[in-house]
Amino acid sequence: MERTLSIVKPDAVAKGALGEILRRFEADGLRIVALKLIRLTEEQARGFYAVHKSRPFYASLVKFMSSGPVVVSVLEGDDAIARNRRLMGATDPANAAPGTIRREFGSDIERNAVHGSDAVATARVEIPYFFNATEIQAPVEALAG
Ligand code: 3AN
Repeated sequence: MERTLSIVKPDAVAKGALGEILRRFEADGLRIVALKLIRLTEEQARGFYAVHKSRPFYASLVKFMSSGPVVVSVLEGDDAIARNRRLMGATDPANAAPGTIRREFGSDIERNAVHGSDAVATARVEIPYFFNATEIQAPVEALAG
């Protein structure tokens, strides 16, 4: 059982794709164990994307990510990180496989509809960036036990 952080980015929320994107997570068997709609400050966006701070697109990315509401969630399931990345598609929507979220709802390499953690170590940092322990539901096994 694995957990990953998802963000439905401002472009996708603004175009009304939120419901469809969350539906796809659930249809693929990912369980939404935490969820909120927030507007990031520039400072929060800068912190989240700090690994990219030397990249030429950093300032623009920070501006975009704080330009409107986003929906952050924690998705849980077997192989959740890779599974979510498959649903998302490649970073650049133009290169993303047909049927993926970025291909259908992304506009360009920056405004690409969704974020998903890229590794277990990344998810361990990204999830607590937005959620504290009391905001995340226990795994189903724990509830049944
Ligand atoms: P991914 O989100 O697929 O893991 P990263 O981690 O390389 O891709 O990039 C983080 C975010 O930075 C992307 N989701 C995208 O919004 C933005 N980004 C990446 N590459 C570029 C680029 N060349 N120009 C503008 N924005 C970019």
